[in-house]
Amino acid sequence: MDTEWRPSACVLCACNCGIEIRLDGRRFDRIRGDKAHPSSQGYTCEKPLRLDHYQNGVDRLTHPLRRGPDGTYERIDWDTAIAEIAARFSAVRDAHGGESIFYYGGGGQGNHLGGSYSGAFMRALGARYRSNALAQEKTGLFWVSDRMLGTTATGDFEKCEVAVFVGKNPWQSHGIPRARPTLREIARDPGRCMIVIDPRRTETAELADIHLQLKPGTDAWLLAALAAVLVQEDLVADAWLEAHAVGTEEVRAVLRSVPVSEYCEISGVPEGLVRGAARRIADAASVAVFEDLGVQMTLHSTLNSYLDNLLWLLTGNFGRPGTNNPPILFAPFISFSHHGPRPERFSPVAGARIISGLVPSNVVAEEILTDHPRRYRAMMVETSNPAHSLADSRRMREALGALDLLVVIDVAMTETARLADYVLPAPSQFEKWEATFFNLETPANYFHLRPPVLDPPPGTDLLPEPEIHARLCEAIGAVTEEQVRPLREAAERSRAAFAEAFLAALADPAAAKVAPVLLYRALGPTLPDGAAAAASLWAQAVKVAMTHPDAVRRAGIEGEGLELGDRLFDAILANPSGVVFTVDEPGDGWKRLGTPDKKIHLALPDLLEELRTLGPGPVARPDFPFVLSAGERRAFTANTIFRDPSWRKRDVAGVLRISPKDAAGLGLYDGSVARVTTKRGSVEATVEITDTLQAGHISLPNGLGLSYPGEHGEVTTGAAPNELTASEDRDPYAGTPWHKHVPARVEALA
Ligand SMILES: Nc1nc2c(c(=O)[nH]1)N[C@H]1C(S)=C(S)[C@@H](COP(=O)(O)OP(=O)(O)OC[C@H]3O[C@@H](n4cnc5c(=O)[nH]c(N)nc54)[C@H](O)[C@@H]3O)O[C@H]1N2
Ligand SMILES: Nc1nc2c(c(=O)[nH]1)N[C@H]1C(S)=C(S)[C@@H](COP(=O)(O)OP(=O)(O)OC[C@H]3O[C@@H](n4cnc5c(=O)[nH]c(N)nc54)[C@H](O)[C@@H]3O)O[C@H]1N2
Ligand code: SF4
Ligand SMILES: [Mo]
Repeated sequence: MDTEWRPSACVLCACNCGIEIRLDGRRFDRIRGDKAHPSSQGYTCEKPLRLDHYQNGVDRLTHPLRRGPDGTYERIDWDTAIAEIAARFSAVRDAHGGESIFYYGGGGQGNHLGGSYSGAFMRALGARYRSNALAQEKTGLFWVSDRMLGTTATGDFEKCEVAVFVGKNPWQSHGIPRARPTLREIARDPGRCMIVIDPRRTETAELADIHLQLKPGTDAWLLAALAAVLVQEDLVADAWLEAHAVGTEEVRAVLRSVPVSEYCEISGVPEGLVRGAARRIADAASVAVFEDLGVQMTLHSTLNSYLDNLLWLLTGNFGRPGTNNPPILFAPFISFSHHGPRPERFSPVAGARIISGLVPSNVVAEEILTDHPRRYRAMMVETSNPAHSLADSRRMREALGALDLLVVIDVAMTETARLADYVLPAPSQFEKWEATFFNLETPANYFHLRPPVLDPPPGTDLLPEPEIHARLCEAIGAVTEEQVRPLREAAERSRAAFAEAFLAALADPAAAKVAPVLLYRALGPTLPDGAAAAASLWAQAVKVAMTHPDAVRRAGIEGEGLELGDRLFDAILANPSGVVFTVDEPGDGWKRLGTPDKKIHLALPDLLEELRTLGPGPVARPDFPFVLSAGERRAFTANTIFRDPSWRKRDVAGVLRISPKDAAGLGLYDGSVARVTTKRGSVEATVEITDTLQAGHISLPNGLGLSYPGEHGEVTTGAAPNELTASEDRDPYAGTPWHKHVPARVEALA
């Protein structure tokens, strides 16, 4: 038994709480919160205690695999894998152009370091299209925030007087630091207030002062009513808007004519409660708002995001402690371009809007299953399981099967890997240097580079993602030893010498395309403890230091210019529990507005038009009388990161939740089996009756329906939600899916 506690992070949600792991051989014997972690400060929820099921899953990949003509896989060595994959991608490029090569993924909840290298090989091939899971949840919000603010903003829930959660259940899904204690503190303090907008009486709603329990899919009407009350009752922050915003009058004009009573009626929430909530928001010294999948994956999702932003902007809740502020991202995983020089881009086949560089996940199958000359023909998938996580799994499987080439980089034999021509095995997130780029905190923001906790399993042949991307670049001649050698020699002399040589090298556009791999090959070997994978972070650290020098110095890092960046990078390498890298002063958020006039652009004409012409509210179809939320976050769900179903202590197969009234009507009782059918498919699930759901609303968890080796072969546990969803059911602007609003019917099975 090991007595050492090794610092790392939980990889199960975007919070990435600091943890410490004690090993027993290769097993995770004990796990506890890391008190030295700057954000989580020792907090964890119950899930990371089960991380051994990820680390020691029996379907972990051990060797590179190539699929033969009969569909079975054979082990190959890395030299063969790299040479063949490079040759086959090159052949697709030569025949159809680099644009026909598509990249999906690049980072899950806990690992973004590998993805920071993947762009090199793709750019070298001339690939132009990519996507990941953000393009089926957050892109609508990004698009709206980009146009209004030229950036995004996150809520300060530690200091806010009023917290508003819209379609967000942080008790289970977290998303804010130390979610449960933070929620409890807000609930306990009589001076503070929590408002939850959710059709279900969630664990978070139970703690709320005001629960606006709307009918599923009616957020646009409810949010419009809330914003309209602000205008109609004269609760808007007039002087503040006068000073900081443009377009206020257009917004007021539309909100003035919103029929508040009628919209409250449509949403099913008593008008008095809605007016009370609007007044509480307007009265507060500070309001923080967090919207998530409940609004981002339902009808009118982009309009919902716009209305959510209006709630805090009309009341002046931006740029102060306790309100919503633009974070400093260490490595920007969101890009903003609306106010930049480049026009919007659209995907080549479906013509879908590309937001933050991402093609909507829901159009990926459509971009492949066509005879359009610009269709995607080859694809690389890294750290994602799109055959399971994207809408309409059946069609996704067909699309992935129709590609000329599919390469998957993963740690386990996933639903997507099973369809691949080549499967490339990576060490687990605890067997290599890793980091996440979900650094969305204000005013103090932290970055956590995690050293490996243990070596890859003996007898396996794994390569970390940066090494895979570097070898692929070398195999197509995009990175050469002649190119790297002078840079490496400079790095061996000093950081300053390296910086100079590296910047000079980037003048060559071909070198700029593969910059991360140059960093990895040249600077990487000079980093301590084999931390070569951290090399790409050096460039980010320098950039952060150049852009936000005062905020970096406030975090206790000293120096100017390049030296400040170098020291920040060294601080990251030296702090295995994470380090605060920027500290804002009140008001700093304003400097990060990305609009050219530094004003908030309140009026978005297309969305105001949608608001003006909102119809009478969703009506259920007689053949599908239920609204299914396909993919609820629960105590024992974690996307598809755990594949072993025995990680769950409860709810092993993921119950179908249903209201007492509906259950009685259908003759269902707790533990009976029901069939759920949608226009795309049908699944079976065990029933749990709960009065937290309204009649007409049912829910299934996300991440279920994975197949995993059991005693007598593969066993599939639970229902895979995307057997039920349809890719065409998506937002017209952002292409994001309506997974929380799937028309369905339910039958009792004998
Ligand atoms: N335990 C756990 N935590 C996770 C994850 C996990 O798998 N498991 N996944 C992580 C990821 S990737 C993400 S993106 C986040 C997502 O985090 P959340 O968005 O909080 O998670 P969900 O439970 O999918 O949806 C939130 C709420 O939307 C509500 N909802 C359903 N329909 C509607 C509607 O029409 N209107 C409104 N207003 N609300 C509606 C549901 O009742 C639910 O309470 O969670 C992260 N955290
Ligand atoms: N119907 C429905 N569908 C949904 C949702 C929903 O609510 N309803 N939620 C959506 C949301 S919000 C999200 S974020 C997506 C998530 O779906 P995906 O983007 O597919 O991501 P994950 O399920 O997190 O899968 C992560 C993958 O990374 C692999 N992995 C783990 N560690 C490593 C590593 O170190 N290296 C590599 N290369 N791979 C690794 C895991 O084995 C797994 O295959 O699902 C979406 N799908
Ligand atoms: S809140 Fe998220 S990151 Fe923190 S311990 Fe729970 S699952 Fe892990
Ligand atoms: Mo997500």
